[in-house]
Amino acid sequence: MSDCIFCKIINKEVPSNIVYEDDLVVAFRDINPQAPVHILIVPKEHIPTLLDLNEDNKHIVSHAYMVAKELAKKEGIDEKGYRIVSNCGNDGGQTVYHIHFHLLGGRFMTWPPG
Ligand code: D5M
Repeated sequence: MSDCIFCKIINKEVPSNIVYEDDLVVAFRDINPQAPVHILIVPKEHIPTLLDLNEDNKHIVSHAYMVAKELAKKEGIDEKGYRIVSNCGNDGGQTVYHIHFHLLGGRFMTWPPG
């Protein structure tokens, strides 16, 4: 989608700190990190929100979680633990309408989230 910031990052039209890429996803460091490790795992397909997941694209979710696991190991946050967050819609705190999975780690995570 032409006006989507994450599509622009995926297409290398906007610079980002990419840490991983394959056929299905790109992972890059969040511009406004909320933890020592804060990486966004983003499907290459433009899917606006979690509500747009369907039988044809649902495999992206398990793939993103598997990528997160490998990145957690690579970033050294696997042993102490980490959090994966996906915000959906306004009340969910979503600001970029191209689904993504936040991988957060390197500090103790509190609960409930704000
Ligand atoms: O999360 C959207 C996240 O996207 C938020 O943590 C900031 C991040 N963001 C926005 N623009 C960029 C660029 N250009 N590079 C890296 N990270 C970015 P949400 O769950 O939608 O609120």
